[in-house]
Amino acid sequence: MNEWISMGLRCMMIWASAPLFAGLDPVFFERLAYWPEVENTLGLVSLAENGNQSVTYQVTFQADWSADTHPEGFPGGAHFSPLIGANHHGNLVIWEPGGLATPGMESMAETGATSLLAGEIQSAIDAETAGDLMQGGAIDSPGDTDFLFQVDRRFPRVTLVTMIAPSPDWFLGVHGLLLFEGGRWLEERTVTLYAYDAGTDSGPEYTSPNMDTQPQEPIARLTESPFDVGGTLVPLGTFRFERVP
Ligand SMILES: [Ca+2]
Repeated sequence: MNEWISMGLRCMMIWASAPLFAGLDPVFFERLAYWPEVENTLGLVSLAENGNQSVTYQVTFQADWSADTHPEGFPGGAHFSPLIGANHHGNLVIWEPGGLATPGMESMAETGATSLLAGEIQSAIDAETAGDLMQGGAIDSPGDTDFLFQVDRRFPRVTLVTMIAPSPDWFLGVHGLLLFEGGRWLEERTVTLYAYDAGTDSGPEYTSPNMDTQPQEPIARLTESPFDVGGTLVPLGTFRFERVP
C-alpha cells in the first residue's frame, strides 16, 4: 500500500478513536504504543500524562505469613524466595490462573531458583514483549523488602512472583498488573496476596517430599488447608506499588 495512504488510514483510525480518550482504554494505549511515529505526528502524546517517559515505582513486599496467621503445620525456616518478574506488554503472559506453569515457573515455585524463569523473561525481552527483568531479595516471613523498577507506555504491566518456602510448589504473585489506568499512572496500588499452587507438585503439606505432578495441572489458587483458617481464606501478605516522584 502507498505509504501516504497507509499513514492516512492509521491517522483516521486514531482520530476515530479520539473520543475514547475520555474513557482511556488502557489496551488502546498499549496498541498505540506500537505506532509511535503516528502518535508523535498527531501530538497525541500530550493527551496522556508523561507520554513515552519511563515512570519509576517502588514495590514493597510485606510478608505477613506466620504461625499466628496460618497456624496449621507452620514450617520452620519460613521464608520467601527472591522476587522475580518483569514489566511487560499486554501480549505477554508469564503465568496466569488456569494456565500451565512454564519450566521457569515450576522451578521458581518448587525450589525458589530464578535462573530458568530469568531466561524465559530474557527471551521475552529479546522478543520485545517485556522491558526489564525485575529481581528483588529473599526474606524471612514475617518481614518486608522493597525495590525500584520502571515502566513505560509500551510495558505498563507488572508480573512478579515469589515462592512460599518451604512448600511443594506454592507461590505468591501478580500477573499482568496494569499500572496505567484512565490515562494516568497510578499513584498507589496495593494487592492482597493469596497462595497459588503451580500445579507441578502434588505434596499436600509445606514439607512434603517431592511428588512431581503428571500430567501437570493448571495454576490455581489454594483454597484449602493450611491457607483456609477456620473457614476463612487468609492472605499471606501484600505487594504495595507506589509511584516515585
Ligand atoms: Ca514438579
